[in-house]
Amino acid sequence: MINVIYLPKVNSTNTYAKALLNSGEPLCPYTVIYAKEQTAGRGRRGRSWHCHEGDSLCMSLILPYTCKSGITLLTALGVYKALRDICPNIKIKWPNDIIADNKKLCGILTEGTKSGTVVGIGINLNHTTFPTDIAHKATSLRLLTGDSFTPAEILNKVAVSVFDEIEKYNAELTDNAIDEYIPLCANIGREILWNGKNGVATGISENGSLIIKTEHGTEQVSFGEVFVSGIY
Ligand code: BT5
Repeated sequence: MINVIYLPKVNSTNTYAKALLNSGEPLCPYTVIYAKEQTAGRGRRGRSWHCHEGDSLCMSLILPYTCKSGITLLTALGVYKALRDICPNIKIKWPNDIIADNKKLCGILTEGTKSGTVVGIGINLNHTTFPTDIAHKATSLRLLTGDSFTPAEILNKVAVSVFDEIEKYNAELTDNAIDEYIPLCANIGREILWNGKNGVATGISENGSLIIKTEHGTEQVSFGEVFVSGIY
């Protein structure tokens, strides 16, 4: 049974969820924060996440686990499984995006606190246009399928699926989880550019790093920006 905390308006569902987690207030095991309107959605490293009321799904799951990089990958697996029936051509772009048509449909923001982990999920549902700075790289379920979606229907599917993945793997990136992840990952087999270097992504390590084969050997990238040839 999922406990959804509904907020008509909030700055960021992740900020709200972290404060709730740190308040020490007893929480139901499967708690999700959902906001109809998010006024200051956050991406990684201080970047912003564009939301538009009615078009965006903004949600944060509270997890009783220590924050590890594997949680982002398991969350991506959960979101993927929730959306693949609606939109079969989606892929996961390591580490925190779901993409289709080489554009970003969903972003994930994982943040740890002393009491657990918050995973924020932003999904573009019904947008037909985006602000100019992201128009070239953003897509929505509506643009991909021609259909409109209510946040509530997608929220429930995604929350159930992500909690399932996290629980199934006990929040650990096991070999089985990696085996599931790799065929769904858009980076694998593609040319990757990072830190002025380049190589081909060949796998995912047990701590969630991207394994890249270069002309000098093999490297693991655990953070920082990677650019995948052909994807925004
Ligand atoms: C992310 O960061 O992709 C994480 C996004 C997480 C958003 C959710 S919404 C619910 C919860 N509450 C929050 O405050 N956040 C989470 P990053 O990989 O840093 O990507 C951010 C970049 O994606 C921006 O700099 C833009 O270029 C682009 N972007 C912003 N809004 C977008 C959108 N709606 N669709 C596609 N791309 C977008």
